[in-house]
Order: sequence, then structure tokens, then C-alpha cells
Amino acid sequence: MNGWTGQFLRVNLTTKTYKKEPFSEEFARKWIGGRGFAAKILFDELAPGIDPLGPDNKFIVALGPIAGIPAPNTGKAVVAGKSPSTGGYGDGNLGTRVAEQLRKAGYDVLIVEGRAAAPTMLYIEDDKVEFLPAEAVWGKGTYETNDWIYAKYGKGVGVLNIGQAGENLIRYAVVRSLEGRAGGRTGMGAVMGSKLLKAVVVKGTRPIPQADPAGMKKVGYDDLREVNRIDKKTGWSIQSTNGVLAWCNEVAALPVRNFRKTHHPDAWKCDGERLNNARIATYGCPNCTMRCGITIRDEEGRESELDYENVGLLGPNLEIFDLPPIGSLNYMCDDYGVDTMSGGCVLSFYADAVDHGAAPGDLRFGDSAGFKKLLTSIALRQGEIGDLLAEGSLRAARKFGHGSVDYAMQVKGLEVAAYNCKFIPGMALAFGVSPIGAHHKESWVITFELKQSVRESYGPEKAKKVIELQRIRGGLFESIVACRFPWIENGWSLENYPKYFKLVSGLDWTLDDFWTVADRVYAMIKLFWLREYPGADRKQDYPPAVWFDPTNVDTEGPIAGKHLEYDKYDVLLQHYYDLRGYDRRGIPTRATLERLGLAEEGRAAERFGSLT
Ligand code: PTT
Ligand code: SF4
Repeated sequence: MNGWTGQFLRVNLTTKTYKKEPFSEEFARKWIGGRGFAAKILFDELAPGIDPLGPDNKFIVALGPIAGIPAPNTGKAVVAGKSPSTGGYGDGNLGTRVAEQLRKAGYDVLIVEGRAAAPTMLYIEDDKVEFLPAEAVWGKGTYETNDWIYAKYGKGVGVLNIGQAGENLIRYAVVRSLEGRAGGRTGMGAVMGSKLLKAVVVKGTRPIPQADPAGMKKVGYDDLREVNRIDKKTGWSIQSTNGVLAWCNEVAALPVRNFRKTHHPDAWKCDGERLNNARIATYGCPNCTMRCGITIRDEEGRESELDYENVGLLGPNLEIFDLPPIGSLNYMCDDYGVDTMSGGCVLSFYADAVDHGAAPGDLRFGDSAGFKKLLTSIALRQGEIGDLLAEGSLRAARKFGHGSVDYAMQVKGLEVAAYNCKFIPGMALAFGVSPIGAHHKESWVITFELKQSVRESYGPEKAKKVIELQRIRGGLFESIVACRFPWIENGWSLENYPKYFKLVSGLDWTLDDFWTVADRVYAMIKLFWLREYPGADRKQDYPPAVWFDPTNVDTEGPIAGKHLEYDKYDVLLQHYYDLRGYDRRGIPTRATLERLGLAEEGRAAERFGSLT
């Protein structure tokens, strides 16, 4: 089957067995790959209500038709499972050689089941699968683990690994790869840890089936050069993702002091220009000619890779503005395998709770040494507070009480990204309706609403834009599996993707065909959530309460006196549901499911909440 290897590799850690499973072309066309494959497999194979940290959960690595093929930014993989942080569908996307190596080994998807009896490293080389002891690195950080693996197999293999956070089942533990890549902030590192799976190592030697390999090779290499030329012209990778920090500060969208403030006079100290000045090296994902991984020296002299999310949430959000201490917190997150975004929000939530007398302790904003200590106690689950905060901000807030749930900065249990939506309704909606909990990856609508000067609006045009972006970002890029940055940051045309798709699969699709699959995948994930949270409630799609709080407004600056309004947000949410063909609870209607070819899945989910 051109475009896909046509096989899953299913591995069971309990029985130490594995099998190759063919999938049909119909399945491939219906779900494309990546998130599409993962959502369908998890819906079909997980019994509702299972413990995400128990042996019944599955850890999935899913690739798409262009993943690993030399072409712009295809060195990416989706990691997925039932999320320990939200209890719903969870996934993440990271740069890794696994994308190419797993496909060359002959598989589009790896499904890991069960639980090993002892710490294990899975080694996959074409038809061979080995269950190897990993005691030597159990308890070690991701850097040491990576080095240990490279020393055994060389640097060309694909590696996914976890640190102590994954082993200790921190609900927002990530999976790591390469020098500075991390993904699966919905707790996929903890899913690996719960299976005693320390690492996955993959080597493949076979060609990936393609309809027109010579044509794809020519177009792929030409386009890699062209993306590099455009990037040199735009200069995007000079500041990379952190180029957005100064803008967020200017438009009052920066998270400062657990999102209580939206801008700060010292923010310039950690902006993109300062980051570029402090740069000691640049890293990137495979098949990328616009590499965005900027590293600096942290306070301890270690090399730490900083993106905007890491800087925003471990910096201004904690009222820390100097890059070296931000780099230290970031390095610790990377080494322990803690998500920097949820980690940053959990640290800021705790300092805020202490400040408001809701939690015991004396930690103050700006105390970088105190935050480092707390981060260690979270990653190692030391002490009562470390152990509680390892559960995430929502669970901790429920325990602390005193109204602290209102300022736990999360949606559905997943902490928000570094965009302060105190008065940005469309971006607040994007967080609210993201299918994995608050994440900017699905719809980064903030630039549309602020640059088009429609900040005040709660109109249907914003819901429409959120859906348009979800189809591109959460649909196309997460299913075909490639990095979205060439398109977002350097204007690389979306029309290139049907072109690549045709060269690998032979199928002549338009972007509209991809949007249909994207809508199907979003509806599928909604049904997954319905089964886990029977009945459904539109309140699940609301952003944090503090953004609606009239006592929490800015007293000066561009949004002085402004806050989100409940009634208007609810109308905006309804626009979104109407445009998607969902009912008032946010569940796809029977007609929508039928249109998307999901009638059977709808019937399977119906006993958890009636369909309209
Ligand atoms: C992603 C999330 C992000 S999104 C960032 S910074 W960003 C944080 N990075 C972390 C990190 O680093 N270390 C760590 N311990 N935790 C981290 N958590 C955070 O994880 C990432 C880039 C970035 S940098 C972004 S926006 C884009 N994301 C893409 C995406 O989601 N899909 C896609 N098809 N292409 C993307 N391209 C860009 O990739 P999650 P990476 Mg990450 C160190 O996975 O769970 O989705 O969370 O993948 O390879 O590191 O590249 O300003
Ligand atoms: Fe990776 Fe950055 Fe390149 Fe995207 S732009 S593939 S995240 S290095």
C-alpha cells in the first residue's frame, strides 16, 4: 500500500510478545495517520473508565504518510494514550528520529500494552523486537538515559525515553527525544512509566513504500532548500518561538504571576532578542532546515533549550525574568521529564495559593531557588506538597480548597499555554474546546483576533476561525504528521501537503478532503470524552474562572478594567457547537456523526449520553 507501511506493531510488555498487524487501505484513508490512527485505536481498544496509569492503558506512537520522508519538517511523531492528567484522550507531538526509523522498520504505529515486570527498554529493528533490562538507567534523568542508549547503538537510532517524572507517575510527565525535544504533555511520560517502559529504541533499514519515490525525493529536497531560503529571508529562527514574547507583553497577553498580570516592565530581559544573544547552540528535529531549538547556559552552567512556552511559564509567570534561572528550571524539567508548561503552571498555582492563604508554605513569586527545590520535590514525589502537586493543579486545588480551583490555570485538568486570555475571547475558546485540554497547538487564534483588532468580539467569525485553525493544526499536521512551523512562521503554502501526499500515496486529495478527516478525528475524540465523562457538560469547555473575575482585572495598560464575560463566552461557545454540528452539551449530533462516517462509533458511545 503506497503512502503507508500498512502495518501496526503491537507489543505486550506483560507477556513479552509482539505481533505485526496489517491494516486496510480503507482504514488508512479514513484516518490518515498520527492522531487519526491513535484516536480510533484508543476508542476501539480501551474500555471506558480504565486507569490511565494501569496496565489496561496503551501507549501509542503513531506516524503519518509523510512522517520520516525527506521533505520539510517531517521528523515528528505523535505519542498518545488515555491521559493521566485529564482522564480523556491525550496526545502530543515531538521531533524524533523514531519518525523515520519506525517507518523504515515497517510500521506506521507502535501500540504498547500491559506492564513489564521490571524496568524495560524496547528495542525494535525491522522484524526483531527485544525486551531489554533498563535497571541501569531506572532512576536516572533523560540526558543520562539518552547517552546510555547512544553509547550502545550510536546516534542514528530513534529514541523515546522518560526521566524520573515518568517513572514516578507525575501526571504531566513528558516523553523526551534527541537533545531538546519533548512531547506528550498530557502525561504520556507517565503512561510509559506506569508500564515500567524506560525507553523505546528503533532502527529500520527498509524503504518506506511510496507511489513516486523519485518524484518525492526531488520535490522533498528542493523544498527543504526552499524552506531554508525563506527562513533566512524572514529571519524567524533568529528568535524562534520566543520572538512572540515581546508581542505578548505589548498586547497584554503574557502570563505573569500565575496569569494574574498580563505584562511586566522586566519582560524584555527574557525576550527573543536576549535569548538569541545568549545562544550557545542551535538544535532541531530531523528533516528540518529552519531549526528552532536555541540553547543557553543556565545558572549551573548546563546547556538548556528554550522555547516561548518554556520561557513564558517558567519565567514571567513565576516572576523570574533572567534567562539563566529560567534555563535552570527548564533544564530540570527536561532532565526529569516534566512538562515545562504544566510544570510552570503548577509552580505558579502553588505560589498563588500560598499568597492567598489557601496552601501552607512560604514560597514567593520570584524565588527561583525555592521553585527549583519545589520542582525537584514534585518530580521525585518528595513530601506532602511535592506529592500533591505531582497530581496537577486541578487535583491540588480541590485538596487546598478556599476557592483555589478558580485560579488553577487549566481546562479539563490540563494546564494552559502561555497566552493570558484575561481579555482574549477567541483564544480562551481555543483553550476551552481543544480536544486534549488547554493547549495552543489546536488553534492559535490569538494573532487573528489581536492583529485584526477584533479583540472585543464574541462573534461567530471567531468560532469559525477556531475551527479553520483546528482543521489545519490539530487535523492536517497531526494526522499527516509534520511540523506546522514552515506554514505558520514562514508562510509555506498548505497546498504543498496534498502534493506530498499524492507523491507518497498516489491519491489525489484536495485540502477539503483533509478537512473532512480532521472533523472526523475531532468528533471521534469527543466521543472518547463522552464515554469517560458520561452525560457531558458544556462547562467542561470553559476556560479558568479567574479570567471572568471582575476583581482580577488589570488596573492599567491596554486591557485595563477588562475581563471575559460569562454570558458572551457561552454564546461564542454555542457558535462553535453550531458550526461543528454539536448539540448544546458539545456532543456531535447523530446527523453529524453519520455525515462523518461515525454512526457505529456513535452507537457505541450512546449508552454514556444520549445522542440528539
Ligand atoms: C508541546 C509543548 C510545547 S509547544 C513546548 S514549547 W512550543 C514545551 N516544550 C517542552 C520542552 O522543550 N521540554 C519539556 N520538558 N516540556 C515541554 N513542554 C512543552 O511541550 C516543539 C515545537 C514547538 S515548541 C511547537 S509550539 C510546535 N508544536 C508542534 C505540534 O504540536 N504539532 C506539530 N505537528 N508541529 C509542531 N511543531 C512545533 O514543535 P506537546 P518538539 Mg512537543 C524541550 O509535544 O505535548 O504537544 O507539547 O515537540 O519536538 O520539542 O518541538 O513554543
Ligand atoms: Fe523541529 Fe523547530 Fe524544525 Fe519544527 S521548526 S521541525 S519544531 S526544529
